[in-house]
Amino acid sequence: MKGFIQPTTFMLVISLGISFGRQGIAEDEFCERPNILLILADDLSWFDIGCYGSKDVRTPHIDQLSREGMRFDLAFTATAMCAPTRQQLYTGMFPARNGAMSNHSKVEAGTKSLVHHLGELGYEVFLRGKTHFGPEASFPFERVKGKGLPKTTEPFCLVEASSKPHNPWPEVEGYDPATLTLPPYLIDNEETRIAMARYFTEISQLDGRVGELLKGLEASGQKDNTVVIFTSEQGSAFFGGKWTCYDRGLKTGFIVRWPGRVEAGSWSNALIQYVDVVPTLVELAGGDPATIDTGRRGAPDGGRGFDGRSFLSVLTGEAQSHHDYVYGVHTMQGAWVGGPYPIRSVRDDRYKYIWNPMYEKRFSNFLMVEDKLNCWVSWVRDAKEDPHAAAVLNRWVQRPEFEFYDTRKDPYELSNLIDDPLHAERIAELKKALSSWMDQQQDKGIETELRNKAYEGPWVGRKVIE
Ligand SMILES: [Ca+2]
Repeated sequence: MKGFIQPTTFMLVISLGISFGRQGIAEDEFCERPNILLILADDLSWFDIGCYGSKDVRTPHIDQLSREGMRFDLAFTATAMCAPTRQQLYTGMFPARNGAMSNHSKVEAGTKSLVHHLGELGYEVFLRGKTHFGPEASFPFERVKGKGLPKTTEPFCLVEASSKPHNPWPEVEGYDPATLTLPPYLIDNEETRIAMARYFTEISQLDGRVGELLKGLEASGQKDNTVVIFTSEQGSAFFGGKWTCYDRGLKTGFIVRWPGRVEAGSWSNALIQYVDVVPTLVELAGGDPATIDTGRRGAPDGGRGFDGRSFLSVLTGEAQSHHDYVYGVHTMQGAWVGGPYPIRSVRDDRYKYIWNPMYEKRFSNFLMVEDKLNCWVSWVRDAKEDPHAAAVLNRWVQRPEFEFYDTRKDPYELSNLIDDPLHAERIAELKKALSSWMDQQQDKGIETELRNKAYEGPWVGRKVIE
């Protein structure tokens, strides 16, 4: 591909004795490598974006990016909480292996991130906004001040880590709560609708910021030489999304624009995960992901490499598929309230298997202690009066040990088919895949869960409103 450092080009350059920039890369080639702008939302459900099908939310700039790039319809994080999500995204390793499994936790000392790997390839690597990672030595981003693009003579990678639309949300502006369509995993009442309209208001603010960044990039003359990635992170804080392994927790919006390389207006059904992102960036920056030392042992091949694999060939249209399975790993340790509650999941491009090893426990989180979204109290009230509302609430707090869903027919995973004999073989296959992955990650389920304690926060010991 044009602009990439292919081994043959590289060897020719060596044999001609041309002068070199960093890492033995000829200056001409070096200049052709793209900048990277990775825009990360915070707690934005993938289905609350216009180009992912929302009829209610206005996200014109994100939709525009999608029209100019490739939209992934099966992209996933392995954990639906801020700190583990970001740290798997930045390290290319799953939580059980990099150590940042609990919320508010940090990776093991010595772990490296994209800052090291892209830095080695001659990039300046910046971050603006939310961190939620540590220790600093594992994520030594240069911090950007102001709102513009970094000024540098080298190719840059800028992570724009927004904290929108993470709650608390602003007052409603431009949305009418009464006209919104609520997804069926929520109790539809006035309080939930108002909370939803406030959340949508913040999504539109985020979209405005995406527009500013894209405009700035165009004005700087670097649009054509910049790979822009927008990703929605994990599902929103509404009960039943974030903190779960359902698609409404783990699935993420993921859009890539790269003029001249990625087909405008295209979409992909390849299964990709956040751990694939850094290997992909390394490859498109001219490096070889297979030679990277992540700082941690225990890679799938037994070495010190990534858990993920580059999906550059999907971006360029040379491949249509990527993984057979993607995985989920969740703990409530470190999530302030609720204590241990492990969840594991595996999914192919259609079917999903979930294991709740401590299913006897009633699930809870800190938003149910103080009514932070201004709707939990209303859920408890409605569940006392209305059997349907009670069923929705109970689905959130009391789960079966095993769950199995056909996500094509049932995208909100409401109809558990675990006992359906038609799916017995498929369930056995997924179970086996999950078990091999956990072995590879040295994830021992409940034992690992109980070892992974983290900061419990100001709500510890507080009672959930019932
Ligand atoms: Ca988040």
